[in-house]
Amino acid sequence: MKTKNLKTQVAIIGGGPSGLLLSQILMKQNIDTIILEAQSREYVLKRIRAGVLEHGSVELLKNAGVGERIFCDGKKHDGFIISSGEDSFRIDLSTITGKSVYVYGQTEVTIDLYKAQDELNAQIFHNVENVKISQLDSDLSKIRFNYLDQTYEITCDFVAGCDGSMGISKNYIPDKIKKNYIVNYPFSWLGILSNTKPLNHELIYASHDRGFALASMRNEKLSRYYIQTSNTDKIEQWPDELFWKELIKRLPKEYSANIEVGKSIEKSITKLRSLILEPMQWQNLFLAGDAAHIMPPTGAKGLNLAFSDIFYLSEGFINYYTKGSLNKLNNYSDKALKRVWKTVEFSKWMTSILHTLGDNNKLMNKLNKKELQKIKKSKNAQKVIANQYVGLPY
Ligand code: RFL
Ligand code: PHB
Repeated sequence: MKTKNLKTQVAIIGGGPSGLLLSQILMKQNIDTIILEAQSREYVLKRIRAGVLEHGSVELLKNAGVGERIFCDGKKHDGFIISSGEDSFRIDLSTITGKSVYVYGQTEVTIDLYKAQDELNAQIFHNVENVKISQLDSDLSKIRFNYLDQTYEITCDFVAGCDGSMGISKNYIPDKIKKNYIVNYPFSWLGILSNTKPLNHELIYASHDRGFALASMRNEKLSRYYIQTSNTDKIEQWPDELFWKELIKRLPKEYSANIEVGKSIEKSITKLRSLILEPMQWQNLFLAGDAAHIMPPTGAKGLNLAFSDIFYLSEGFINYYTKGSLNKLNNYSDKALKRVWKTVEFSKWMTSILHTLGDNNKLMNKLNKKELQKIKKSKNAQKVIANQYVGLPY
């Protein structure tokens, strides 16, 4: 069968939040895009992930015309709780920084982005296969892919690799250029979603001798909880009853006394790692989001960092198409990586201080407890945490 030829300005690989937001911002500036997504729309929307939006992410979504529902269905959070055993303290985000975060699920962000993209008649191909990029070093690049038994070839000015941690885009940066910085943590997160009332109106990050726990939420009737497990644990070992029992043991009694337990409607285990890939640009290819960096969810940074990449990258494309200047695109990797390194450092720190390393690492466990006590008393330490949590400025 003959190959079908398509043309666009920016071809985007990956229809997750990064790819969709990039397309949304560019299309609003009359820049032409095509999105290629390996999964169905239903599958993308089924993935339960992030829950916290930084101040800057909310502003970015609002400016892209997809902020409306965040302010109705999302919830502004002015602070969060850190506990260590029975002891706890609050990080007062709004008093310290003048800013807040929003609790609004990634699923909802993605629904809003798809709706906005549909309204702009965006070209989104779902269930694509065999995506391959070529000619990254010439004026026009090409992407070949299969869709519904047909081979397509897109000719484009630029390729945006927004295809997440399992994507193919990053493979096109030659090994001799590419640097991968990776840390694998010796623990995982077991998360559940349940139709129960959240146990507190603010998030609780709980450090405990038995392991870390997080009490989060999606709305007044939908809770999201996580507990630290070992890297070898399997979901089958964690029936709901056992999960609730363990969670209750790790939260301070003043909070766990109010817990409503119920059936889980989603349950998953995630191994934690930090990863940064450098550079984020190679010739006409630009990486953004999880395609270039991964971090543990402890600081709620992954999605937010993906969005700050998209801010810098969209500025670069807009500058090129409206002013003919490649400057911002050429600076994209350096600019984005500065924020990436600072954010990955924060999420690594928050992960290390809140998780338990087990009985053969009693020294670290004790030092972490002491550091948490210090943070409870130190306004300066709380200021650093609060500024990072609401998000560094772009
Ligand atoms: P995604 O969401 O992985 O989307 C990439 C898309 O690319 C598609 N794809 C391809 N398409 C075409 N061709 C190919 N060859 C392709 N290969 C892959 C995939 O199907 C997918 O649809 O990356 P993106 O857009 O960069 O978004 C990143 C975020 O999803 C991620 O950083 C966050 O979910 C991380 N994260 C959190 N981030 C926060 O900011 N706050 C949080 O509270 C938060 N909590 C979390 C999280 C991630 C978690 N997990 C499961 C890792 C909690 C958890 C448990
Ligand atoms: C979530 O609600 O899924 C969530 C919230 C805060 C985090 C990580 C995940 O740090």
